[in-house]
Amino acid sequence: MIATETVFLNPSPEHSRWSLAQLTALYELPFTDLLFQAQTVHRQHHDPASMQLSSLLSIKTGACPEDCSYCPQSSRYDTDLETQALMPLDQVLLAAQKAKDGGAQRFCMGAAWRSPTEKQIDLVIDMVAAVKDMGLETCVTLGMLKSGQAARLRQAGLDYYNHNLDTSPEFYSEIISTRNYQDRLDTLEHVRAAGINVCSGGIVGLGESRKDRASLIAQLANLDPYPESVPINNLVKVAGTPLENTPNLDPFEFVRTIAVTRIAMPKTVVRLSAGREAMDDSLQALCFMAGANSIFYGDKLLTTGNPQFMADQMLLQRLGINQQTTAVG
Ligand code: SAM
Ligand code: DTB
Ligand code: SF4
Repeated sequence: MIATETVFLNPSPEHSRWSLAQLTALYELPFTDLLFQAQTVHRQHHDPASMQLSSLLSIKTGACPEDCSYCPQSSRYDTDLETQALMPLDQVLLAAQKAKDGGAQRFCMGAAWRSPTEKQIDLVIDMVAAVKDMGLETCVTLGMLKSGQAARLRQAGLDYYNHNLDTSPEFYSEIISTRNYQDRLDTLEHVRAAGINVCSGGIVGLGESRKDRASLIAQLANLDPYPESVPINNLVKVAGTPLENTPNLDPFEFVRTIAVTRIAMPKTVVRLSAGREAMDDSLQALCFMAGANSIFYGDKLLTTGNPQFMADQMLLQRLGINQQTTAVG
C-alpha cells in the first residue's frame, strides 16, 4: 500500500477537530509523505505560487514587564537592546510608506506591552487609521486586550490582531510565568468577538518536545473558527535571554511543523516568521512546499534581523512565486 493512503486524516469539512494523536501521527509520517499531504491540502485552498508579504515595525521597544524567556524585549533580561517609547505618528507613517513602496501588502505594528492602557489604544488607533488610509492592511500586536479595546480597534479599521499562543499548554509555564495560557485564549476570544481577523501562532525551538509542538497546533486548529493567519516562529537566540544557548531544532522538524500546521488548518495563511535569517534558500523553499504562504518582508523583524529585502525579492523570483494581491476589506 502507498504510505500516503494510510494516514490521510483531514476529511476537509468546514471545521474538523484535531486530536493530539492525529497530529502526532502526521508528524511521524515519512518526511516526503507528510510534505505530499501538506502540498495536496495547500493546493485545494491556495494558489501555490502566491505569497503574502507583511512588514513589521516595533512602535514601542523593550522595557516590557513580562518574562517571556525567548524575548529580548523583557526588562528582566540584559540584552543590549535600546528601549524606545511609543513612536510618533509621522515616523510610523514613513515606515509604512517604505514598506508599501517595497511591495508589502500588510503593515504590522508591535508594542512591547503586557496590555495597553486606554490612552495607548487612542494613539495606536490613530496609527491604524492612517496606515489603512495609505491602502495597506493593518495588524497590531499590543499584548493582552480587553473586549472594549478590541471593539475600538475594530472601529478604527484594524484588519488583524496578532497574539500568539506560543507553545503547548503543557510546556507554557517553562517559558512564561507572568501571564497564563487562559489569558492568551481570552484575548483571542475578544479579538474574534470584535470581528477582527485573528493572527495567532507560536514559536518552536524553545526546547519543547514534538508532542508540545503537536499540542500547540491542536490548540490553534481547534479554535472555532481557527485563526486566519498562523505565524510559525523559529527561536532567534538573543544573548542575555534565558534561551540563548538552547540547542537548534532540527530544520526538518521545523518543516514538519509547517506541514502539520497546513494540514490542520487548510485555509489559514501560514507565515514563515522569525528565524528566516538563519535559514538558507533551500530550507525556505521546503517550508513553502510544506504550505507556508506568507513571510515577514523587510530588513528587520521587531528588534532582530530578517533577510534583506533584495534577497527576498530574488528568492521569490527564482522560485516563480508572486506577491499575493488579495486584500481584506
Ligand atoms: N508583546 C506582545 C505579545 O507578547 O503579545 C507583542 C510582541 S511579541 C514580540 C510577539 C511574538 O514574537 C511572541 O509571541 C513570540 O512568538 C515572537 N517572538 C518574540 N521573541 C522571539 C524570538 N527571540 N524568536 C522568535 N520569535 C520571537
Ligand atoms: C510573530 O509571530 N512574529 C513577529 C510578530 N508576530 C510580531 C515577531 C517576531 C519577533 C522576533 C524577535 C524580535 O525581532 O524582537
Ligand atoms: Fe513582552 Fe511580548 Fe516580549 Fe513577552 S513577547 S516579553 S509580552 S514584548
